This record gives sequence, C-alpha cells and structure tokens, in this order.
Amino acid sequence: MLKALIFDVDGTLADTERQGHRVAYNRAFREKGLDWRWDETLYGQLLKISGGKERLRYFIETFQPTFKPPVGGIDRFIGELHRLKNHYYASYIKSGAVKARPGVLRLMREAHEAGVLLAIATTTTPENVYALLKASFDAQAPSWFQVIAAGDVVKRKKPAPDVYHYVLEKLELAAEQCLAVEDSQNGLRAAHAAGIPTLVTVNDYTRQEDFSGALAVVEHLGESNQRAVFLSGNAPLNGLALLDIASLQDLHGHYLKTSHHKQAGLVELNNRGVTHV
Ligand code: XBP
Ligand code: MG
Repeated sequence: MLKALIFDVDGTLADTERQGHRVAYNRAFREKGLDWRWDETLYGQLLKISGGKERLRYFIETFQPTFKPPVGGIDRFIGELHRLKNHYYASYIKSGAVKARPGVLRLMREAHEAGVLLAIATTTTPENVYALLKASFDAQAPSWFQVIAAGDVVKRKKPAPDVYHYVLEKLELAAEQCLAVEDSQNGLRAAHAAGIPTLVTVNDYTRQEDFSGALAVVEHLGESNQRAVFLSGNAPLNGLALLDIASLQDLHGHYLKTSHHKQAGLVELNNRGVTHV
C-alpha cells in the first residue's frame, strides 16, 4: 500500500532553474567581477551535474581551466559564489514570481487528507526549499512534510541514491511503500537506485532525457482545468484527466502486483514524528 509521496524540488515542484537559479548565478558572477555568463543552452548542459556547488566546480574545471581562485582557494571561492547565488535566488523566490507546477499543491493536499505521508528529497540547499514552499505553496507548507532532506545532508548528490535512503530511514518505510515524483534522469536514477517506484513530470530542460523504468512520464500532474498529458505510462492511467491520490494508489498497486520484489519484511510505520533536516 502507498504510504508516502517523496517529492523532488527543482523542476518538479516548480520551474526554478531557467529564470531562477540560472539568473541568480549570472548576478552573482557580475557582482564578483567575473565575465562568466550562463545562457539557457549552456545551463541545460550544466544541469547534468546536480547540486549548485558541484555544478560551479564542473563549470570552472571544464570551461575556465586557467581560472586562478583568489586567496583562500577554490573551495572557499565556490562556497562564497554559491551563497551569493542563493541570496539572489531567495529574493526572487520570496517575490512570489515562481508558481507551483500544475497539480502539485492539489496532490499534496489530497495526500495529506488521505493520510499519505509527504517528504522531500532534493539536492538543493534547505533554505531554498523552505523559501519556495512558503512563497509558492502555503506559509504552513513546510509543516506538511514528515521529512525535508536537502543539499549537503548526504555526501553524494543525485544520481546517487543517498538522499532517498536518508528519507526512507527517517520515514521508517521500505522503498516499495513509497512513490517518488521527479523531473530529471538524475532524479529518476537516484530514486530507482534506492528501489523507489517513480513518476516523472517533465519540463523543457528534461523532456528529452531517458526515463526508462519510470511508472509513468507526464507533462504535469494536471488540474481540473488543465488535463495531464501522458507521455508514457502504465495501464491504470489510461484516459485519466489528472493524477489524484486515488490514481497514484492504483498505479502503485499495479506496480506492486507486477513487480517481482519481495514484500516480506517491510518496515511498518510506527513513528509519525516530524523530522525536518
Ligand atoms: C536540482 C539541482 C540543484 C539546483 C540548485 O535539484 O541540481 O542544484 O539547481 O540548488 P533537485 P543549489 O534535486 O531539487 O532537482 O544551488 O542550492 O544546490
Ligand atoms: Mg529536479
């Protein structure tokens, strides 16, 4: 039975990359006197590296190999640049300019009412998650989540499964009791490596990626006035106008029936304490 929904953040809850993180990076570069500029195409390539600090390091090593960091060294420089980026990103998010993607808030509310737990598993810095949830969802939204696992809470970022393992441990649930919602191949790989069945909602940066093995791939979750568009999917979804908690329970039940994993030894949920990371 489906016990928890685990949401990714960037690209899944909202389109935060193109006009959010990317623009904030460019402002940070300008303020630091760097002539670097990440256009939309380059940023799409850089998104293959998850995590902002990791992405900056990759960019410097690949595109600016002769760059000499200031006194203090490259780690400190990346840390400062990343903090500055997040400062600009937070003011953009707090302005309320970023809208939640279709169906996400609806599904969170339905899950809450149905007693399905909610969690977050993201590579993004925790402050960014809280700012987005409060500004684009609901001032109380952070309290809806049993676990918010973000950024450096684990050492290895997606596509490593670590953040999902962390969430499962905090939820005291087995992977097959959960459903992950992701927007990228890195995210799907992370969830799958932790054994969690996954629904993918694509965006313009991720549409072309390989989502083999996902339970379904949709444009978005759908709203009453905006039909969900299914790009690939399993039988229980045929003909649906939107993905609600009942249809996700069906989809998950279908997965349990058709997959060959063992259900013996599932960890029973015995602690609903709120854990914010
Ligand atoms: C996508 C990412 C993040 C963000 C920026 O995260 O790779 O790095 O682009 O966040 P998600 P930070 O797992 O939510 O899809 O700069 O705070 O790292
Ligand atoms: Mg994402």
